[in-house]
Amino acid sequence: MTKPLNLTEKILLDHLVGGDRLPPAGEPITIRIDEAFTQDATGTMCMLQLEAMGVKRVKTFSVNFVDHSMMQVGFRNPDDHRYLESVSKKLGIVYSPPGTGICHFLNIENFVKPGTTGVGADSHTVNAGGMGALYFGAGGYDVALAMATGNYTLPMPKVVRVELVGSLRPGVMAMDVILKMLDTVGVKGGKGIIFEYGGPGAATLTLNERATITNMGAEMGATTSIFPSDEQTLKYLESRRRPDDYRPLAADDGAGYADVIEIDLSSLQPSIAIYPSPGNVEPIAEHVGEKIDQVCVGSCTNSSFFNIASFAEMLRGKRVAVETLLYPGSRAVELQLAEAGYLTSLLYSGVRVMESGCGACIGQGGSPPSKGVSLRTFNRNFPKRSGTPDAQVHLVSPMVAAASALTGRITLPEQQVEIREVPQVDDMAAFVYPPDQAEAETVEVVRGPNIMALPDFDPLPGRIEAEVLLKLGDDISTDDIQPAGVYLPLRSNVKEYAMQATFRPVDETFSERAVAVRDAGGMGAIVGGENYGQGSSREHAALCPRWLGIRTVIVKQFARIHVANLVNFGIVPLTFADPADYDRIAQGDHIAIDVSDLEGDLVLEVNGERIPLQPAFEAKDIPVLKAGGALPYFKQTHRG
Ligand code: MIC
Ligand code: SF4
Repeated sequence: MTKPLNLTEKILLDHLVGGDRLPPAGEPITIRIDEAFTQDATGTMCMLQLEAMGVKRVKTFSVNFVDHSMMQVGFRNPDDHRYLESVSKKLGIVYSPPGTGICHFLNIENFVKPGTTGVGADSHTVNAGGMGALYFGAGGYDVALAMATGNYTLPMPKVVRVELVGSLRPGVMAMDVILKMLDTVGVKGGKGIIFEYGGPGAATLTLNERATITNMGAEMGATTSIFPSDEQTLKYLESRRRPDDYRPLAADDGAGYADVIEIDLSSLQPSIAIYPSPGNVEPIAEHVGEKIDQVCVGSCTNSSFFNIASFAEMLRGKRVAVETLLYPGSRAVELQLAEAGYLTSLLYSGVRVMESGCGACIGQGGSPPSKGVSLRTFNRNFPKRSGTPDAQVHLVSPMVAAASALTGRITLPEQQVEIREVPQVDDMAAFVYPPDQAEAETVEVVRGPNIMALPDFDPLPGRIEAEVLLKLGDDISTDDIQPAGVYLPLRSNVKEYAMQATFRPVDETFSERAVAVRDAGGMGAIVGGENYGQGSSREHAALCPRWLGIRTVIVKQFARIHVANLVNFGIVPLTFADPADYDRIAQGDHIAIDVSDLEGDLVLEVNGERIPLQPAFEAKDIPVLKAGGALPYFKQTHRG
């Protein structure tokens, strides 16, 4: 009898490149990728790299979505959009114009199919796991490579089963399930893990509810999460008029898992993730009555028709007591809300109905006032991400958001809501499909003045002699390293983005200090604690520090996507062999590391002491690091 397989193993085996066995956890695995995509904030850099690789046409189905940077204050955003549209046509990529919707939401509505694989230049690509597909977030270079080759390599994850039993009580939503997971596992507890949901409770959750849960797997640092493909999946695909994309998929009985977590859905209560971390989960009941200044509903986590209709139904005939902003997941959802009469009732309730897109989630407008408290149905509440340095953001479900918007205080949703169902809407006409190759060759790629050519990076020297330019604590997010918000229009301009934004939330003097050291012929190093680089997949959090002369980052532990980005830009990622050695280094220290043999023991010399280090890179990364990064390595190995 063949060994029973879990769902992850089935899909990985089905997509394995080379061999017929899965490697042990932690070893690299290369799989075939059915879809690769970007969003505009990562897409321009990904496309510049794809062009620099000399790629004429992508090998896998690919999409460039525009959803993050859409304020169009000045020429930078619209120039980026025009570049993305023209380069998409040239390289054979589908283009999703601004206003169509949020990448992950559109992806699941229109493109993701059960049993497939995908990689996207955004950490919440894992949202697609709700469809029974294995999708991974990655840096722009890795997505460019997937587009160019059709393959993606990642460390083989462990698979943990999440057994769901029972069903959600009224007033409790999918958001409360993932907050329970975050409470159980923590913000770094998912590292190296795929969470495979199943059990009788899973069968009670709709596809959109499942996607809310897989979406925030990113906040646990998980490689990805997945649900089975079953009746709920079929129901959803039928409602999207895509029944032919359905295929049933589940783990075999008796399949093996590294661990099992059990959650009884009926025992859950409405919860809240208290500022400044998605991992600070507490029962709402402990915060009832606290004053709030703003409510925001939407984001790739909670912007389905069901979510917004539940929110709208609770508000119907009443008026919000605080500023309330709504960002629907897609234009199709907006149209459906209009058909059901909810758009009208929301407007009567005083809700500011914004364009569908990331909006306030990525600090593109909708900032709370100074010292304000904002209640959001989003997935991240990292410091300063909202754009207001001293504001606090807490994360909640759409029903808690509705109850609280009506009172101006944190409020428990009590009523049962019945929503008005109307058929889903098709907005496929919004997508721009690329022409055939012959016509594509005649397309001119349009570059505005803000789109800077990619910088050239030199190979790794034999010895890193660097000044520790920053010493940081635990849980430094990519929003701390390379903030988005008002800086988003600089994503195509490495120099400006690095000079204006790198590490600005933690130290405003960083960029000037780093450039001074670099221009004097020196190198820079960063020292940090646990879970360094958590959050977004933005490769700028490696690219900009590299441009500023950083050659190594030494921490207690890295987040998965960020460490891959550091390698891709030739920054040597290292961890302390003994985390206690973190205390032996101070900001301003001069350190030296012999990196001539990256396979050997690595030792950090500081203040006459020798501190043993461990590589956070894999053996396959060594030639990449030596070449100075992935693009120089690609060019070396693909010459002629
Ligand atoms: C985010 O939620 O932080 C983002 C903005 O979507 C990022 C991508 C980016 O920085 O462009 C992500 O999650 O990867
Ligand atoms: Fe957009 Fe926010 Fe989702 Fe990131 S988390 S993709 S910014 S909606």
